[in-house]
Amino acid sequence: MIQKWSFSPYIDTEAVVLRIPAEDSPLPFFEHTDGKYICHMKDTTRVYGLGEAIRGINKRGWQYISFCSDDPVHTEEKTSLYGAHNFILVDSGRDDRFLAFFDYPAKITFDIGYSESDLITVNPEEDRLDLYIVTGGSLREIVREFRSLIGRAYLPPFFAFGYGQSRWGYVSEDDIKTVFLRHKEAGIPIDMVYLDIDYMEDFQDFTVSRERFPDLKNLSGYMRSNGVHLVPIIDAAVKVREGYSVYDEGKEKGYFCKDADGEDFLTAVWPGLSVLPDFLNADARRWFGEQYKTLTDMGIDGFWNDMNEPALFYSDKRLKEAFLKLKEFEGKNLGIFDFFSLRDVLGKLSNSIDDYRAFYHNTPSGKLRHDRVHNLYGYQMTRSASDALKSIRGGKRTLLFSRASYIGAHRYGGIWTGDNHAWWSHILQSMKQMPSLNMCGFLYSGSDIGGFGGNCTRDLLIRWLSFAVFTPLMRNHSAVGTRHQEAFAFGETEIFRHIITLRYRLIPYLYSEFMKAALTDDMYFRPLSFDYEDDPIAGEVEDQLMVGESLMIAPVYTQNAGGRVVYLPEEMTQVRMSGGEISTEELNKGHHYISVPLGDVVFFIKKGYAIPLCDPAENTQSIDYATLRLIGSSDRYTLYQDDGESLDVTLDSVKTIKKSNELSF
Ligand code: MIG
Repeated sequence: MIQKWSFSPYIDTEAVVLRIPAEDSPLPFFEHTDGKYICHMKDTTRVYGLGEAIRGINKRGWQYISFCSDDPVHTEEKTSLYGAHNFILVDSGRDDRFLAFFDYPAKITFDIGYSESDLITVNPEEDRLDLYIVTGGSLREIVREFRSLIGRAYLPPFFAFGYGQSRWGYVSEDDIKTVFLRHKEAGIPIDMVYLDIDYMEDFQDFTVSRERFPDLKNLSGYMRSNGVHLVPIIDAAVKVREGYSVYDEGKEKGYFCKDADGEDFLTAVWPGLSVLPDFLNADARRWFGEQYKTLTDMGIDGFWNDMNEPALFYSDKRLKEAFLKLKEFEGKNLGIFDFFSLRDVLGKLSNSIDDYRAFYHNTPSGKLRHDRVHNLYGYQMTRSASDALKSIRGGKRTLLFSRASYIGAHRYGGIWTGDNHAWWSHILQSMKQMPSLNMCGFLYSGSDIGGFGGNCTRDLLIRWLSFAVFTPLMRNHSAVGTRHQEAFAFGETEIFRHIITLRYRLIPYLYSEFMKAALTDDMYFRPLSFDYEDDPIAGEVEDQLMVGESLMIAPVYTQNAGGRVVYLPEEMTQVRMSGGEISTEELNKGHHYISVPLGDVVFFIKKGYAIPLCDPAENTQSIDYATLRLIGSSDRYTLYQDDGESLDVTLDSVKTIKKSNELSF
């Protein structure tokens, strides 16, 4: 059951797709006082939710602030990342559980047993929001009902399930070709090479550097004839430059965010002085989306949207103030506190709350100050691209994912989890983010494999890839200046070839399960507790996940470990890929030490189920479904398959593969 309580929100966020009348009855589960929402927890209560947020699958014991933030250091003490996913699923047992979604686009704090260990306190900056409460059924059913409220998940094209290589620092056509050729030489399958900001002319959206990418159309054609898609980045901000058509047109039409005086709000991001398209305005949104055509005309069919929290390096006004401040300090004998404030003058320029309070959107609910709707910006940018691309590409699916997001953005694109690090703890962090993101519909998701910041090592990349074999978005990405971490960057490439090849052999299952989850509002990644509600041990496992109908993964995420302890909530078939060979073994319920030498990938299939495997392929285009064979302890699997590009699909195209195809070992 879904119920709604409404406390005069400023704006319809368009997070939900079901229109539900608001209740007059008193709010259940929460005490609503002083603009706060307070809920008591039992000792055994688990709290799921909050999508991308830092820390555990069970969110108890920390506070989380929904305020989309460009923060490239994801340590445990952080409170905000790029997304704002304001829902919690409070589980105190089968008859005492509910999901609460606070539809509120400004800053909101979720104190989940942080200040007081048995209290949840949800504190919006202003108490003006819609609150939805979902009750009834299993954890999975509650999530499914919530998902029916917020709408069907984005469907990526089939090729988006291939492997992608990205790096900030590929600056030319040659760099891009080399990436592809090195994979090909090593026999490592690949479907996507990403273009980071250096493909643009002076970081201007929808332009291509004539010097470094003289013929992008030709390059994308060459790549496509080799089964590879180019995926360029699009940044939110638009460079201020007369004669640059996107700037000129947007300015003339009044499509950029305005300051208090009604002038274009001036900020600075990669292109230097920039303006912000007003994605909360339908006309501006449509107009910006149309610009993607410049690139689709060159054969591009995938994009990633960045810097859309929006990230601001500084604003024009505050920079001027900073210079004045600096002048004041000049020549002074600075005491230590003066020195600290001097340092702050520059250090606090980026992503300043004062700047977020200094510009406005022209929305259907009137003029609204940015900080009041901050968390909608990235969402509406993704929607801008998605809506336009649907018509530009004639109803075909486009690969699209974003950094910032809000509930509802999952209808328009996927997300990646932003600037993580080449840290072992970030394999685990990513594992914990995936099921929580799935709860709110972000099924197409993944983290930067190998870590974005910092220097990756060969073993870290191997272990990270071994987990990412199962994430729908499987992209190796890293920052400029870090050690190279391509699958060919660590000498001997066999291990990398085997792991990435395994991914391709699993794609028929992964795609089938992804699409079933998307089309039935279900979760592709689930915590073990969702499948084994009555098993108290399963309820505490946060380093194993269910993937699709019947698969369980238990990745190694500790350096120098040769294996790990795995909990099997029931009897399962262990599947091991070692040196490209697949073998299986039946294991009993309970704890097992599983040896996983570097380069082996081990996963498990629930008793009574089977999964299909296809023959190795060099890209998604060459996957041959005729080679499918089943492994596991059932004689059948229900396969979903489609053309991989139509938007208009249903579950009707499922078919059962039978044992006659069974792989024999
Ligand atoms: O300020 O485009 O998260 O993936 O490589 C950094 C350069 C801007 C942040 C993205 C990252 C991307 C980088 N961008």
